[in-house]
Amino acid sequence: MKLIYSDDHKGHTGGKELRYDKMIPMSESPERMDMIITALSNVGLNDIIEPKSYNLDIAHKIHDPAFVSFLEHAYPLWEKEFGPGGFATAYTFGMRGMAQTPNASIHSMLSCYTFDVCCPIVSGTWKAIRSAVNVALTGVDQMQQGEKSVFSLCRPPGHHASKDMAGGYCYINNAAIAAQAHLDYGAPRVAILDVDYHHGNGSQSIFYDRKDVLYASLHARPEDEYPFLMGYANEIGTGDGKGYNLNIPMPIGTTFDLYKNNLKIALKQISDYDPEVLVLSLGVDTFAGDPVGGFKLQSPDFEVIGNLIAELRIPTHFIMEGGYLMEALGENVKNVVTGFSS
Ligand code: SP5
Ligand code: ZN
Repeated sequence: MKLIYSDDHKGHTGGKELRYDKMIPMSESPERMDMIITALSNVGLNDIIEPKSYNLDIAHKIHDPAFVSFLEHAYPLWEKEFGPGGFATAYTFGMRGMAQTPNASIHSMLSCYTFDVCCPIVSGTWKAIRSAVNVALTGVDQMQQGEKSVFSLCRPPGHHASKDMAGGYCYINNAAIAAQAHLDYGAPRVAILDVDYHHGNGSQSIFYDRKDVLYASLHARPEDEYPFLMGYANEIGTGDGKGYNLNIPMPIGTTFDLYKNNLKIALKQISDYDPEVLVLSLGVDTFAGDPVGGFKLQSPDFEVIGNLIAELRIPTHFIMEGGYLMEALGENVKNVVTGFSS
């Protein structure tokens, strides 16, 4: 399987996140990519392609252009007020039910365009965001040129990012952009399977009223876990999209027995949908001991996940999402790939 990857994400570092009552270095770090690349190359998966450069046209089909422009300009605006070396982060969030009047200040923009305390914007963030989109779109092009499956090693991840909001380490939704690009190349239907531990609220919201993209997610239940407000099983889509959104929430402590059964349910629905392409939002933060997760999957389980997905026999576009336990991240991602390829 070809890997698409660029080092251009590396300047997206040094930001902090508020984890409950503590300010900590972001769990989502550049070193994550080193772990993954090393583990993949150890088993001979070292066919790495540099991304091509694309304009923002497809990004603008998924995201509000004003939001994208905010992401580009947020850090320089922040730096004008606070000086270099820090990170932009919101102080207030949407005040439901109250009249609100956004303005041109960086703080107002952060309040409008982010939804949580884990999407800091540093000097290198925009370059990383652009690169992740290029990595995703180069994967689409590779599949267009005949590759049956490719792995876009995107960083930062994307599945929490909605049309006009960043959050959860995510700024631009790489998987959604990839799905849209596959459609634009002529695929009538694309499915997104999201196996990240967290519900992909952004991906769900982007495609919630559409039937040309099926979104199926396995994740920790909102009663227990971030993003706390979405991801319930009764969220099945709306309008044309009704029946094309599948959420399978599971409790903290979930082991592979339950997970595997639920994965089979999601795969069955994807198979019935008969998509031309499967976009896999691949997070391995379901691993036991992940510092941001709470499930109990073991490393060999990821091989089974890859294997079950491959049984669909659908061209599959891997897009990297979460996974934060550095010692295990590389092996777990590698296991999904080898399970898929075997
Ligand atoms: C892409 C991705 O995986 N984003 C995740 C963002 C989650 N940030 C909030 C973390 C909430 C902390 N839960 C801690 C569980 C400790 N076992
Ligand atoms: Zn996650």
